Amino acid sequence: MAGEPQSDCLFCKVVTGEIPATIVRESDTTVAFRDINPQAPTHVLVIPKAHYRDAAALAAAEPGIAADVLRESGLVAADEKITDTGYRIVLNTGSGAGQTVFHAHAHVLGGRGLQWPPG
Ligand code: D5M
Repeated sequence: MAGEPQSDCLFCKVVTGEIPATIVRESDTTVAFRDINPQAPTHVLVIPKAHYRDAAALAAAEPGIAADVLRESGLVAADEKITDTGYRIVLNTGSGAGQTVFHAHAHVLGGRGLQWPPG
């Protein structure tokens, strides 16, 4: 069922602690942890604890939790002191856009200059 933990989902296992992660923030509905393959000095993933395949599915089903993900992303940026220099929140959606883990997640990237448009 939508929102329920999936036994084959990597990020559901981060939520339960079955897979270790460097957690930097946690709320009732979200977890934020460092990306295992960082693309910038700050690269943190913010995920809902509930399982949805991508950010659009999350927002359609649970708009309040989608807002929590965005709020926590901003708080990560503040914690990491990257708000003054600017940062990017990325929601890769679909394999053609580079999504590899099908549990909704926001990338928070900063600490270096970021080019536009991204590749
Ligand atoms: O982003 C998926 C991201 O998830 C990608 O940047 C690597 C990261 N990743 C994968 N496994 C882990 C673990 N175990 N810890 C931390 N980060 C991880 P996407 O937008 O789907 O390409």
